[in-house]
Amino acid sequence: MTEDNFNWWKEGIIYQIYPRSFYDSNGDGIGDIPGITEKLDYLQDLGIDAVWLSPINTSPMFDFGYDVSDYRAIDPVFGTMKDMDRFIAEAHRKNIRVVMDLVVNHSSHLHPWFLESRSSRNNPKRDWFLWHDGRNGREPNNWYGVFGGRAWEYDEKTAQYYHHSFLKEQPDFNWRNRELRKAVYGEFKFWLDKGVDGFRLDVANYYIKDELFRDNPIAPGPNPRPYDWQRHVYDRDRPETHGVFRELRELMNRYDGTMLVGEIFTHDDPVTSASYLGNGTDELHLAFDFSLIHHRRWNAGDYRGILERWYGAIPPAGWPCNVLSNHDKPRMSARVGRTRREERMKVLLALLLTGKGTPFLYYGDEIGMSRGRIPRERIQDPVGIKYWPFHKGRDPERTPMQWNGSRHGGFTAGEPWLPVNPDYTGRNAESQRADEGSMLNFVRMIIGLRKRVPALRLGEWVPVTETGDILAFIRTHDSGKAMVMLNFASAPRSFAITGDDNWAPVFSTHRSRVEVLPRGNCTLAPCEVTVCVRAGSIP
Ligand code: ISL
Ligand code: CA
Repeated sequence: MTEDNFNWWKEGIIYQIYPRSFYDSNGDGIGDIPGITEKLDYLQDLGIDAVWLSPINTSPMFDFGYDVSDYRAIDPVFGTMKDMDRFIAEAHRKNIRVVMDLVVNHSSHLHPWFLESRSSRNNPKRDWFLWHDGRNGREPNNWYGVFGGRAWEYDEKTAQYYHHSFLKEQPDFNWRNRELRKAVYGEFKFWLDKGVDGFRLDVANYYIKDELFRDNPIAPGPNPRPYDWQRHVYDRDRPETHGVFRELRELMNRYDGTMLVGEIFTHDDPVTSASYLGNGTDELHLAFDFSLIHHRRWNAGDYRGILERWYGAIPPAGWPCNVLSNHDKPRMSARVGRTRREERMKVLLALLLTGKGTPFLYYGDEIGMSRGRIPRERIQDPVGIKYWPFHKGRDPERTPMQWNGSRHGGFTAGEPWLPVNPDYTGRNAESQRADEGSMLNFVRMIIGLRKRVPALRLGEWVPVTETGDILAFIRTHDSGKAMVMLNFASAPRSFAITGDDNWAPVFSTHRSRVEVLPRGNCTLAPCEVTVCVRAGSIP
């Protein structure tokens, strides 16, 4: 980077990789770590600053790695520790930081800690998990699992129940236990000492549960899942969670330039999500809020409202991050409706990459990958297997990366673990790289622009338009200003540019760089994306 004190997690772009689906280096049909190393040039060319890898630790794969049985080892399907060391070194050589996914709300039921814990009631690790007597011969309370069924599993051997927020193969840790905490912090240190730059904390707001295991209040809703028929007062977002994050932040502070981002899994509640940033310097560095990911209506005002609620919740010393897609939720391509899909995806990507907050870009979104159609017999996700057809699982967002037009999109020389979306012949990274107007080059150009214009990375967010079809905002910074204009409509739309500034486009889907925008009324073409700086300050 050009600046000396580039703060990567604040100014950079973080790219999420689902390792099973990125690139298979050995033909077994499953993406792996050497495969990611091979694709570092692609990532560098794209311009991203960090990668977040979904879990690669040893796992029996009941939830594809979100059930870890050894936090200090690499699952053989992904490679070896040597492969990982090499990946970290190569990434760093290219100035790309490495963020690992640490899944420590729960472990695998095959983790040695759990095997010990379940072995007897007086095992020293008994209290590392959440064991409880039944209530009148049934589960200890009314909690449900996120994936369905009750959140308790009866264990014959010691005649008690253990708690699991997800699958029964994912027993929850007891974060109130000091020894457990220390042991888990040891796993963090292991990776920090290896030079990892940060962690994404899986369901970070679930760590602590009510000490008395009280019943959640019932609150029937439209969604048929029993889990959604409760208010999650006692099984997540407990106030003591902040204490855990304060301790973790102290640990991270001992390693320069590291970052924690928490997955805060709430029902679109930005205030709760932002609360885990603490005062902005003493808990998580970043927190995901899912309001943007969950939003389905194509409407400029909605997006503006979502972002403003989010920004409004962030503490003054804190910093937002934004995310359009991940491995659990329908890709952003599924939220743009049926008309002008490519152009609308560009509008959303522009919003992600120029709005205030660290962008998290999900692999494949840069080429506009769509959700795969997975025949029932090929479903892999345990959620889909269990809840089909009500929930068809998360496989559609996890289909292999489409690299080129060759067999299986160039993802593997073997048979892919999930079918590659057949549209790979027309939609792939190689052909898009060669096409100037492609989504990939659109993303590359905006990322490049972000690097040259500090206001786009660090500026405040000042909306320009009221409601209507145009979302326009100015990013203001000591170094200058940038104005972003996005037309959500499929027809031309006008808005009034006020203020004394003369604006010149530096990036546009429809305008040349030599013009200066007219003062007063400005008309944008359908789905136009234009980024301007003040005339005369062109970077
Ligand atoms: O995928 C979901 C529902 O089908 C989400 O509710 C998801 O469970 C939630 O976002 C929490 O996700 C995280 O923890 C899960 C894991 O399966 C997800 O992949 C992970 O992102 C349990 O570890
Ligand atoms: Ca492989």
